[in-house]
Amino acid sequence: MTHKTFFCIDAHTCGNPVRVVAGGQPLLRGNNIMEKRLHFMQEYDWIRRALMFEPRGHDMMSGSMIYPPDDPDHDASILFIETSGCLPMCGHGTIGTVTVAVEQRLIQPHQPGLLRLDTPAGLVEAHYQLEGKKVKSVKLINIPSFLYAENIQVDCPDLGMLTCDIAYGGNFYAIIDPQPHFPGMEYFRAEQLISWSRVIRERLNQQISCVHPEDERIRGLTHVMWTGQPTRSGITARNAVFYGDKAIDRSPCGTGTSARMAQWYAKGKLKKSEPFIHESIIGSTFTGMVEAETTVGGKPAIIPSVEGWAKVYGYNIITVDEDDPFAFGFQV
Ligand code: PYC
Repeated sequence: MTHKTFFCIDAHTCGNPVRVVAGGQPLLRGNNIMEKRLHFMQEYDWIRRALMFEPRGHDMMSGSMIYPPDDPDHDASILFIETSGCLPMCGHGTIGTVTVAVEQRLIQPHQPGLLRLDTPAGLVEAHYQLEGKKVKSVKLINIPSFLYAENIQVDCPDLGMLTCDIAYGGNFYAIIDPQPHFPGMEYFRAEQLISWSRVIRERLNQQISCVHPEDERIRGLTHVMWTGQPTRSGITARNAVFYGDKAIDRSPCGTGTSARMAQWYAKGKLKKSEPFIHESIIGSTFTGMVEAETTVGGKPAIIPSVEGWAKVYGYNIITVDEDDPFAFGFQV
């Protein structure tokens, strides 16, 4: 690699960035996008670092690469790239990718209004609504999501012992609801939540092994969700999701919303077909719903849907040149 050019389309989903690589992606080996993800991580992770980290990206940067589908009945395969690595699934990333792909005609759908997408975590159906030539909203039928563990104790700096649940919605989440030592996310600054999250995530990963019951390649607790009171009426719940090393999701987080609906459903706090309006740290919302019940590894799970919107804001031709000392990004 001496010099490489990537044709990117930059968008945001409810405030969180989505950099879609529309040209310059490497050819990947594998029979499906999970196998291709492993090839990418082994040989091409420099592309993720170059496009996600400073100086070309930033702490919250997140994106995707679009590949042809391996199953001819599907419309595309999506590889997610982020500061934290290559996520099995990313909800805000999928909503942004679908918006970009439809508006820029990057994917030809089999059926108007629907994209069937292979993600490393499984098949996701994206139903999109058009307003003129623009995508107004995207509703994802996400992969099966479930409550993984309940009432796990973790010692948090400053706060003391906290109790959390762990749920899966495409990534594993520690969900920390208000409790005696934690009054709610609204009482703390984002920087504070970030520094606690890093410690809690490490401690929880030492205490409990999170492994997907049907695919052991999906493992590890990667995200921490702090919850609190919504800022306005008509909203079901609010959250701040920590990911990577320094990021709080600006969107309400699609896989996090799925995980939280699985938690609520398992605890009898949410019914099938009831709207679950989830607010982010900046006040943007996704509408979630439990579409159906299912099982994963013989245990109860839900099929969640998550609906939101994205806006394209730029065309970005990014070069990565080996003579640049920061070609592959840095973190401070
Ligand atoms: O929307 O699923 C999501 C997500 C994961 C990390 C950041 N956003």
